[in-house]
Amino acid sequence: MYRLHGFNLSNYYNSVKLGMIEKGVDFEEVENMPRQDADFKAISPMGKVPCLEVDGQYLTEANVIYDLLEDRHPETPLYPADPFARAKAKELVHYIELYIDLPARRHIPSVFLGAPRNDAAVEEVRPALENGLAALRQLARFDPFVAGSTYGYADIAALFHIGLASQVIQAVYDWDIIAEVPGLAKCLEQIGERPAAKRVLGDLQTAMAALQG
Ligand SMILES: N[C@@H](CCC(=O)N[C@@H](CS)C(=O)NCC(=O)O)C(=O)O
Repeated sequence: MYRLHGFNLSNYYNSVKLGMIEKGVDFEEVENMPRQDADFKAISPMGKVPCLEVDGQYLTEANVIYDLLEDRHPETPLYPADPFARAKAKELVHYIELYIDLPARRHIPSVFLGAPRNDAAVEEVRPALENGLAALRQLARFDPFVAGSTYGYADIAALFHIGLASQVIQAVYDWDIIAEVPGLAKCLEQIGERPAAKRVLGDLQTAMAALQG
C-alpha cells in the first residue's frame, strides 16, 4: 500500500499523484505540509513534499518516485520503452524542473504568500527563464506530446510545473511564458483534458480557492 504525503497545492506532489492515478495504483493521500521539524525530516530529509511511503519506508524526490512507480507498475508506462527515447523524456523532465520551475519558484513567496517583492529575484529570474524556455523550444517535440508520440511524465511535469511557473511569472512580469514555446499551449490543453488530470487539477483548484478564502 502506498501513502502519498504532501498537499494539493504542491506541483511536485500533484505530478506524482497524477502519475499514480494514470497508472491505476492504489494509494492514500496524507496531508502533510513541507516543514523543517525533526519528525517530518525523519521521513523527508529536506523537509519537502512529496514523500511516498511504501510499506513503512519513505522515498522523496518526484522524479525518483516516477522511476520507482515505472519499475513496479510497468503495465501502464509513463516513459517510452526505447532506452534513448526514455532518456530524452527524462531529460525534458529535468529541464522543466531545473530551468523553468526552480527559477520561477523564487517568486512564489511574493505572489502567493504575501511576502514582499524580491528585487534580486525580479532581476535574475527573467534571464534564467529565457534560457530555460529556449532549451524547451529546442528539446520539446509536441508530436503530439511533450517528449514525442506517447503521453507520460514529461507531459505531467509540463502540466504542473510550467502551469505554476506561468501563473507566477504572469503576476510578476505580465509575461506569458507559455506563448514563448510554440505548440506548448495546445499540448497543455490536451493533457489537461485527460480524466485523471482533470481530477488532480480539480483538487488543486479547490485547495487554491480555500487558500484565497
Ligand atoms: N526536488 C524536489 C522538489 C519538491 C519541492 O520543491 N516541493 C515543494 C512543494 S511544491 C516544497 O516542499 N517546498 C518546501 C521547501 O522547499 O522547503 C522534488 O522533486 O520532489
